[in-house]
Amino acid sequence: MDLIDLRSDTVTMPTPAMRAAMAAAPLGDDVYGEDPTVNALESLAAERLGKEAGLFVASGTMGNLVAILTHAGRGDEAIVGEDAHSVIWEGGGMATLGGVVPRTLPTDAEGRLDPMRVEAAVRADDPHLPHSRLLLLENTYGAKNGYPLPLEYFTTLRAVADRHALAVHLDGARLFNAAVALGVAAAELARPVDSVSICLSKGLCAPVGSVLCGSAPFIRRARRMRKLVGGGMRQAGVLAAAGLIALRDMTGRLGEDHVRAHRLATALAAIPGLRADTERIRTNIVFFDLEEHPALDAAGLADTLRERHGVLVGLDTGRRLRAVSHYWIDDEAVDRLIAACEAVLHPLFG
Ligand code: TLP
Repeated sequence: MDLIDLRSDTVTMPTPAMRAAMAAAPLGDDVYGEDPTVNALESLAAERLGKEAGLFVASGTMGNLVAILTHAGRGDEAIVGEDAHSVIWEGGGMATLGGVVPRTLPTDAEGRLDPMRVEAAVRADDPHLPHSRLLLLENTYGAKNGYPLPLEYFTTLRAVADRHALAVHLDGARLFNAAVALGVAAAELARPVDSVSICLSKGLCAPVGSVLCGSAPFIRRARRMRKLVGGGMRQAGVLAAAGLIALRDMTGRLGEDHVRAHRLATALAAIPGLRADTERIRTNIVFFDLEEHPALDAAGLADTLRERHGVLVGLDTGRRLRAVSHYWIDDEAVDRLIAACEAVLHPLFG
């Protein structure tokens, strides 16, 4: 049975065009700044994001960490959503490696921080208190169905940040999904922030890598931080070559993934025993919840889908599961997940 993998868009394999470009890429030592393919990728990413410069990093996690280390130091505080990726899924790197204290605030059903609460969270200038230094934002917002947050949200928070001299970093792991869903350029969405990191290895299908973008002086300092965390790569052009194709050819098709995710959520929500917030599926992430049943929990459902139907979904917390559409998921794959859920749940809830 061939497996269908909807656990994440991180599972995407490189396309044949990427593999060919990787094999043919001109290379050099990137720590010396001499890899022409990495240099081309950094320039293209900066251009697409409307920033002066870019820095190729190994992962989205490294992009966020390097940005945080560059903006803030020990004892500084970062205001951030309590369910942001950088808080939950990055090993607490900002605190463990950077000495930066996360000041977490709740987010609404679409992943927004309340600007008034952000403003109220800024500390007074008092030696007892951590120093409020950074605002960490995310778009799309992963924990809230990958909701694409609009430009106005960022301009409002930029104004708050400016009143208190906070730097603003955007985790734009899926910023191109947001741009496509909102019908605006990624550079527009990134305009209000000082730095932004995008992932090449999710819906854009590159095997490895992210690019952190910002002003030229910021990226010069970030380059030192990347070295410090062991992220100075050598002939990294083999990876950047796939990233160039990701940025040139793969952003335009993300809408297809969004259509499939919406269809999937609508079908799942109609299955007895499942719930999904179909209203808020705008990009490629679908969270769905299994109703209480004595014979089945979320892990049991995920196991059964895998073992009996060859369909992999992600396990979140509690009774929540996740399915993410991506380049290698076609209509038939979506239908297979829907049919599999029906087959497992109908006897229990039908
Ligand atoms: N997210 C992964 C897991 O870590 C949860 C996924 O499967 O969605 N920012 C956001 C918003 C992300 O969703 C991710 C990856 C990252 C950063 C980190 O990227 P990587 O995995 O390249 O370190």
